[in-house]
Amino acid sequence: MTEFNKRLTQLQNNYQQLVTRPNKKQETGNGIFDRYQNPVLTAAHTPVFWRYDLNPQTNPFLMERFGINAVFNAGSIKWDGKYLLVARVEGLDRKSFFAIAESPNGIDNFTFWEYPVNLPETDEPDTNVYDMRLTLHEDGWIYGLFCTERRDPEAPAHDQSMAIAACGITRTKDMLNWERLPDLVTKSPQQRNVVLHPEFVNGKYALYTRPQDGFISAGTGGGIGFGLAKTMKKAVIDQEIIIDNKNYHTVYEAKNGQGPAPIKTEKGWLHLAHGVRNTAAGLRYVLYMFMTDLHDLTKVLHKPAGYFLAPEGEERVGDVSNVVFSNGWIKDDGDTVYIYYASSDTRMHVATSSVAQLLDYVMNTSEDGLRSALSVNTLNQVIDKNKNFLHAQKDDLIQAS
Ligand code: M1P
Repeated sequence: MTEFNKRLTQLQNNYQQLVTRPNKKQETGNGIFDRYQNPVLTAAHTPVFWRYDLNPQTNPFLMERFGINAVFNAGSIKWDGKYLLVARVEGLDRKSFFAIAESPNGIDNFTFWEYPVNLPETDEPDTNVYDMRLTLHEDGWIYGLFCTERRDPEAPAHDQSMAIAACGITRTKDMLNWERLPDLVTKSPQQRNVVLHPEFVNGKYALYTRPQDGFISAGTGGGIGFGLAKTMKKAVIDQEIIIDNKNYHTVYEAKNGQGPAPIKTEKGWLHLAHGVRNTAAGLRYVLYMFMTDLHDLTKVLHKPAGYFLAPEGEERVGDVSNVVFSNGWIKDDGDTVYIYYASSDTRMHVATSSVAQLLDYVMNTSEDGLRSALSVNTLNQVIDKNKNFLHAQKDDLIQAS
């Protein structure tokens, strides 16, 4: 066997092992969700035939011709009985694009479709596209809202990093053919983390936004906004109101953003979002949850204190360390919820929970009192309740004996 064939066989075997590896729940979750032992998607999950030219005549060293740096921040949808992730795939050239990976069960065996998503451009080509949120809207279309990034036309020549983030919009009916619609227009200078609500509100499209002054810093923006657009064919939001603001000394002190489209339950809409705070080691991204009213989407009914999920173990390290980010979850036909999250802008993971657990978590976890003394009050209440409960149990035991 030639050296070329030996290496190719090795590469193909490694890939095959990776994409067929079973995933197991980690032991002892926190009762709210379960993590899994392995990431569900990594750069190594991209097909060998994407990365290598397989012809020994044109690639005698069997070298990578199109290296993949990372696979992260995936939107998700259950489609035709399969669990689909529309991942942000980032090449060595830093450009990201969308590619779909499917799994039969939502927790392992994710394999990429043969070709990446063929996303049309607008008259103003995107330099980079990422973080697609998928929404199966009641108008019958599946919308993908994503961030489109272009160099700031006002940037001086010496500054090659000034950029403008805006919300790009695409839609499909079959996950194969994507129609590009004009970018969202709002009054904010920049937008990221824009998500379409699945239902009409007063006959209009409802969108969660994240107004921001600059490309990285949210500035005077930074909360999760809400606005209505008459059409998605030329979406314009005239009025944006902030429904969930950033707040001093919380996990969303610096900025925050809506995750995937919210899940409808009989008690309210469940939201997953990310919160960002600054530390001596840089920005730290965690996930948090809240619930909005079924009839007034701008009214937050419940919001547990602190984070729902934060980077742990190997999740803490990657291209942008100390980050978890989610723009995809799937509520299955039963009660199960598959939460897809990326760690450190590098890889994708799954956590599972249920609507019953998430409702219990969101409705029965104390809110942030915004002061240490109030956190102590909350803890004292938990301790008192447990003492009373254990005491009553002891009394029952004595009476029964
Ligand atoms: O690097 C962390 C995240 O930073 C951005 O999120 P936000 O706009 O909330 O700061 C995005 O670029 C996101 O893709 C990235 O994961």
